[in-house]
Amino acid sequence: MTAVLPRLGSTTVPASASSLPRPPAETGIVHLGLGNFHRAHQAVHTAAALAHTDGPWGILGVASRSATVAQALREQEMRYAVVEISPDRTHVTVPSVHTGALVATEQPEEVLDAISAPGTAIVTMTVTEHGYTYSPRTHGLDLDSAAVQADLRGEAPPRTTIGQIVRGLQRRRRSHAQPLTVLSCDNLVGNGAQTRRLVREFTEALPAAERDDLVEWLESAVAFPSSMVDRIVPATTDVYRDAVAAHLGVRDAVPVPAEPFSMWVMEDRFAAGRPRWEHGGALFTDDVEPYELLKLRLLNGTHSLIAYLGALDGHRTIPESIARPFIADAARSVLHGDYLPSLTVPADIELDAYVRQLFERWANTALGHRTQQVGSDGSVKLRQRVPGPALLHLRAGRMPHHLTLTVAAYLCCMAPPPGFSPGPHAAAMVDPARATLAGIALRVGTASGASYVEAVLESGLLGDGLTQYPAFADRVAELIDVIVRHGPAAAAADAARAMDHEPQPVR
Ligand code: CS2
Repeated sequence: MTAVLPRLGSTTVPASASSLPRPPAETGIVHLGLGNFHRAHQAVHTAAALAHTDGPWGILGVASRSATVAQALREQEMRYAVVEISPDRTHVTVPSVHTGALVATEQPEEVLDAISAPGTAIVTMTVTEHGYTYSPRTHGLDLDSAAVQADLRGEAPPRTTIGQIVRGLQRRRRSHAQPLTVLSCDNLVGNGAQTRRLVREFTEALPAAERDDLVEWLESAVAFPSSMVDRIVPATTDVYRDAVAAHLGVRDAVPVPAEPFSMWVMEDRFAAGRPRWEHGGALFTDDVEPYELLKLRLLNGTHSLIAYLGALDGHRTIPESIARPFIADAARSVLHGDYLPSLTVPADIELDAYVRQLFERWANTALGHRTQQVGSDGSVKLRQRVPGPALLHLRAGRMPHHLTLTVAAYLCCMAPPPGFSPGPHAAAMVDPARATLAGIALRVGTASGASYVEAVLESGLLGDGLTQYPAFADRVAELIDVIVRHGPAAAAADAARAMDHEPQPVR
């Protein structure tokens, strides 16, 4: 059906579907990471803000490596559709807020020029937890990384995100030195402060002759507010291309599926202005951390457990997984028992409604969010989700059984003990730590047992605090054993029984 339809573009987009009549004339935002999440989140909020209050805030999108999206956007005059989908309805909109699309590996100079352009006031980024070249060993920039070292030498255009930002800032400093805001929109605790620190460490590691007064200028002219972002955005499939064809009568090669829910909370510390995002559904606050922790723990942390248990139980999607009563029970237990006591709920969040909504969002069958997608990159994601709350409980003399279940299920997916098959969905998960985990198993002799889990923790997989609590590793090892012998449902039942015998957290 779609072959005979016209391609999405400036003349074919139905006016009723377009958030803005045309992309803004000026570019005020350079966005690093042109993936689905950005296109269904910041782009949508920005288009909504501009529909209300106009301004020079077009977005130049930068893809890091893949040319697919950038190329398709150019062919479609920067238009693409966002397909909001729930079991009740499908709603298709076209943000029309991008002014251009670059591919960093192909157009590195243009990227640095864009960061240094006087009209650019904000650099936003969604490069995933993985993209920050952060070392859990040093708690800072990964100076052991060959890519970071190459970017510091500067013989070739920068390949790392932090390298791109600093080289762009360097150019900016030298040409006109106007202030700028760098806004991380990734799921990291304190994402603004982390980005600031990594940028500063990179700058300090530059040869003295190249540094000039860059560090001082960064301190005075570049702002790094923190933000919390939330929207479930799966990968694109033909289902969504067909939905655009059916709803708009056009062909879109790169639509983005998304749930109806979307939330964005930011600190209002911008060095050179910003769009009126409050008119586009964003919230501003002096202190983002409570929102970040709420979201990273209740949503993302629980999501990880659902994904690993779901994959081990043979489920392709999150909604299929949460429909299994044992997984829904485990999700409730980790959320209420382990994560919730570790945070302060922001005053404007009504907790019961928030939690009810989380379960509804996970159960969105129309979205088909894959366990493989949520389970991928667990080594970088879990570090943001598990150790903080786990340490809080351990220090108070309690074992967080469902956090140990999360780690056990993750390890069974990523480094299956001999003779254990975690199934196709776990096998399809991508994780930079797979080789490290296999190496540890080889050294210890097997991928199970307390010494194996201890060695995994000692490698820094979940930061460094948990190694002080051997009981944590023991409990993870026990649950790995139950998963291997009796399956994920038995392990969840074991965690639930044990939780009933733990002292209750004091709130
Ligand atoms: C998920 C997130 O893949 C994951 O780890 O937990 O991508 C989640 O869907 C988003 O953070 C929702 O805002």
